[in-house]
Amino acid sequence: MREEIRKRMVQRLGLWTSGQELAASLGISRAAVWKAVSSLRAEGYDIEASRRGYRLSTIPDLLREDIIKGGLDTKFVGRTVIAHPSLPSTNAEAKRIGPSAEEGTVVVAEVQTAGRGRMERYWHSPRGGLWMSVILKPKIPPSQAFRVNMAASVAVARALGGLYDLDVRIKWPNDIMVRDKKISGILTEIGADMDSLDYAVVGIGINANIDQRSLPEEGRATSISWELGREVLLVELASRVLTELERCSKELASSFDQVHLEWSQRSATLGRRVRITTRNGEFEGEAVDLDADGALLVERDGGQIDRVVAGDCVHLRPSK
Ligand code: BT5
Repeated sequence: MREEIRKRMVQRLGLWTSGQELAASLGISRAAVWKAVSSLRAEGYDIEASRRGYRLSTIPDLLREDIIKGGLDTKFVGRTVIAHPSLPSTNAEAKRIGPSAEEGTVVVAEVQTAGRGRMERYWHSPRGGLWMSVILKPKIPPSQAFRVNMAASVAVARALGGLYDLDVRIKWPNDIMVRDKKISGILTEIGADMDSLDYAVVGIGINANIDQRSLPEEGRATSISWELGREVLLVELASRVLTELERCSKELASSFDQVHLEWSQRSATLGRRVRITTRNGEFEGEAVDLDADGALLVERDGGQIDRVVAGDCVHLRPSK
């Protein structure tokens, strides 16, 4: 019942609705309406009460289904939003529902208790960040799955650059950096058979309103609020990222060269001396290019070029 009242208050933003009307249309007592309103207030909804009834005058910055959807003007990304106060991992949940979910479904949580990075690493996900996963169903072979990751990186970089005027760079393979510090990480996981991609789950973690000193990595991570010196609106950030992700996922199918070019232009890695760690060991060289499938081309000191499909990359000094 509380959910129903929440929906109505958001729909009738700025307008009074009488308690009697609410009670009658929902078939409950006025005391039950009051109880639901009180619990919404406790959740952060600023609902006024007077003789004229109840009124919500501002949309709270809460990652809730109707609030996120209310701010979106997309065709398929975010048509379905599944919002949880807390989840172990939005990627795990999106993978669970991935096969049957409609394309563009978003899973979001205010807190993750078992947020994941690549290779089962831990992803610190306290309240104040944006932790969400989007289910995409691009018509590409599994061998091109990294393109989804590239498109998502470009989308996040566009969103952060556009909203906050930050100088945002992409570090291969999946980090979004500001002042050489990690502000966001992306984890794309796929469900596929041998020759076709069933679905891709794009997990996006953005350190939004988080004290930088509480982040892992001893000063090598940052947050938007730390960079700007003020907090930002999470719903606005989510909306912008989802809008850019829809654009990029369309480009993924129609004009991948554009995504590739923009990734390269925003890259913090190309032109840098790097140390690469893969399952086969470690080596250094200069990152010279990114191929169409997202593999990093690294030139070793002897001139040999290695194609790195998966691994970790540490930026060493900028190259001359
Ligand atoms: C990533 O992995 O950067 C991908 C992170 C994806 C997180 C999102 S949140 C929504 C969705 N649901 C999930 O469960 N995951 C996705 P990787 O490149 O492996 O980086 C992981 C490393 O980053 C860790 O080993 C830490 O050193 C560091 N780290 C952990 N939490 C961090 C944070 N909040 N900010 C910056 N660095 C962090």
